[in-house]
Amino acid sequence: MICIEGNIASGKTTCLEYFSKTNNIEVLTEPVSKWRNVRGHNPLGLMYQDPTRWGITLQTYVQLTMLDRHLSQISAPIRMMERSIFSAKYIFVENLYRSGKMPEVDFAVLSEWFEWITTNISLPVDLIVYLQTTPETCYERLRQRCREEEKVIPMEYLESIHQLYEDWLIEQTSFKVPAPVLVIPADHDIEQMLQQYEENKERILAAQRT
Ligand code: TTP
Ligand code: MG
Repeated sequence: MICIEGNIASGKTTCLEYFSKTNNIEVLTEPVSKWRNVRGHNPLGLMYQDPTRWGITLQTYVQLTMLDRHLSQISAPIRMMERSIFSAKYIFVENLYRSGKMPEVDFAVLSEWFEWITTNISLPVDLIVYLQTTPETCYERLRQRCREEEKVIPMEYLESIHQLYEDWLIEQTSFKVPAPVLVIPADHDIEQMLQQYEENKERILAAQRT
């Protein structure tokens, strides 16, 4: 199992699309569409409108959909997924809590769920591919992409997410890192990114043997 990690709009989906054309790899796309529509409700949009009220609602659902992805029963030798249950907790829940937007009781309940899941269910990850960007690049790509819910995201939000990622995967000082990390610089344009994926392909595919 290979997890593709990186800030919002860092290019994770494009990376997955590239590898979906490779033999032996099955790509699991991120369930963003579910976060935008669960039985007619939009927890992603609600969270951006009022994080204190709806943060736990979104993050509980994100955690469930991530768990579902980790446990997917597909037979391809290599599975690749966008993000992981780990970054949902260590980056997004952590960010809501640290910025004072998530009440302590909500954080406690989510943390209990997370700890129960990761203690009692085996969720092996063999490699983390970290698409390393500057927050400025992500901000620019967010503007261009224009996902309705994300119009309210300020630069400072992307900076916080960026810092949490760097502490987790580069400094490795904050939380447990569940697998070896391959860092791919991701500020480049699409052609250069595809070329880098090509160059790193063998290393990424070798993950299954480590
Ligand atoms: P991303 O997981 O960053 O997906 P993306 O498609 O934006 O990234 P890329 O362009 O690299 O493919 O985020 C999707 C949205 O969900 C984004 O607005 C951030 C939000 N989100 C949370 O609020 N909490 C979470 O736990 C996660 C995983 C995402
Ligand atoms: Mg995506």
